[in-house]
Amino acid sequence: MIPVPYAIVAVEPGPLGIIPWGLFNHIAPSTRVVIAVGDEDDLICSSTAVRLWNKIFYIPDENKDFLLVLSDYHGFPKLVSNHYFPNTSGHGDESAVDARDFYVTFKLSVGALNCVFKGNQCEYAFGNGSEEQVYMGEWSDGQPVEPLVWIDDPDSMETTCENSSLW
Ligand SMILES: [Ca+2]
Ligand SMILES: [Ca+2]
Repeated sequence: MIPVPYAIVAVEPGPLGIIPWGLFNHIAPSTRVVIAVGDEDDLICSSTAVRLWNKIFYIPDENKDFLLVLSDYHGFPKLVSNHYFPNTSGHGDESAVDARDFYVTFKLSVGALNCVFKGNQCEYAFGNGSEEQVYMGEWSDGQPVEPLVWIDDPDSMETTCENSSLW
């Protein structure tokens, strides 16, 4: 028996075929959920994430958010939101720890944990598009890194990646 989770932070979740569909709507209504997808995730793109989002319609809006991670080629290392960036030093990365690791995987997961266990920093993971949630830092010349995009309606979200017909 898996304990009821306080929070789910799903970064580029997929693919559809592994987890039976019926189980997603067994997620407890009290669970807080943040889902992030990458605009250049050519392995799984967004279909699993969108399907998961639609299955948890009963979770209140204030307890869930859907985010799109944009690639940013302004400087070096380039910040490509491919499927591997959550690995920290994933395939195709030009550096090990970079802004995507800090402001996506680290920020969202620590923010979610602090929110559900300590009752603070909720705006970092579940901010409804708050500055704290979408901020991605700055390049060395001061230009802001492309912020995360808070997605109100994932079904109509446009990405540059393509969903496989398998997933
Ligand atoms: Ca929300
Ligand atoms: Ca990295």
